[in-house]
Amino acid sequence: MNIENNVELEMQEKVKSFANLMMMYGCAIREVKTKLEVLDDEFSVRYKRNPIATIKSRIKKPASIYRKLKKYGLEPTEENILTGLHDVAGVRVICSFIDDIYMVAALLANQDDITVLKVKDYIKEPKENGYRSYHMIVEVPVFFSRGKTPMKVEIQIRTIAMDFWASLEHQLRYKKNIENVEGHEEISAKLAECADTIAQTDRQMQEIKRMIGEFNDLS
Ligand code: 0O2
Repeated sequence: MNIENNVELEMQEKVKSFANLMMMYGCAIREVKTKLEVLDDEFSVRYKRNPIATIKSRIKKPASIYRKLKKYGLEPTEENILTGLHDVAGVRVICSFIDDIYMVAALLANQDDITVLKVKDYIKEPKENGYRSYHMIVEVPVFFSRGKTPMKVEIQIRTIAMDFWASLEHQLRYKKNIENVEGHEEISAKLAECADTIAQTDRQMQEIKRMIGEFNDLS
C-alpha cells in the first residue's frame, strides 16, 4: 500500500463523514458548472459565439487535503475542511479571449445566490514565474435533503493560451523541486519569457477580435 492510500485511509478514519463531504463538494461543482454552461448556451444562441471553450473540474485528492490542513496547522476534521480550505472543489474555465474572462467572472458574481469570498487577479498582476489566471473563491448554496449548505468552490478562469502555459509549466516545474536542478535560473527565465510571449499573443488576438468587431458584448 502506498503513502497516498495510507493518507486516504487515515482521512476516512478521522473524518467519518469524508465520503459524504466529498459528495457535497461534487454537487457544488455541478451547481457552478451548470451556471457556466447556461451562460455559454445563452451566448451561443444570442451572439453565435461561445466565450467558454472548456470547463474542467476536480475534487482535491485526500492526500492533498491532508497536506494542506497540515500546512495550516489544522486537524483533519469535517469542520476544518469546510471552513479552513477553499479549494477542495475546483472548477477551471477556459475562455477564448481575455475580455471573456472578466465577463464570465462578472456574470457569475452578479448571480444572487453566489457569494464571492475572494478574488486573485493573476492577469493584472501575474506571478513572478509568469503564471496568469483569474481566481475566484465563491460560496454557492447546495440543497440537500436536510437543508441548504453553502459550499466553497475555487474557480480559475483563464484563456486557452494561459491554460497552455500553465498546464505545461505544471508538468515541468510546479511543485517539483526545480531549485535543485542545475541551471534552474535559466529555466525559470525561459518559462517566464514564454509566459510573456503568450500574454502578448493573447492581447493581439483580443485586438483582432476588436478590429473584426463582429462579436457583441452582452447588453
Ligand atoms: P492543483 O494541483 O492545481 O490543485 P492560498 O490558498 O491563498 O493560501 P494558494 O492555494 O497557493 O494560496 O492559492 P493560489 O495562489 O490562488 O493558487 C491556487 C491554484 O492556482 C493552484 O492549486 C494551481 O492550480 C494554480 N496555480 C497557482 N500558481 C501556479 C503556478 O505558478 N503555476 C501553475 N501551473 N498553476 C498555479 P494547487 O492546489 O497548488 O494545485
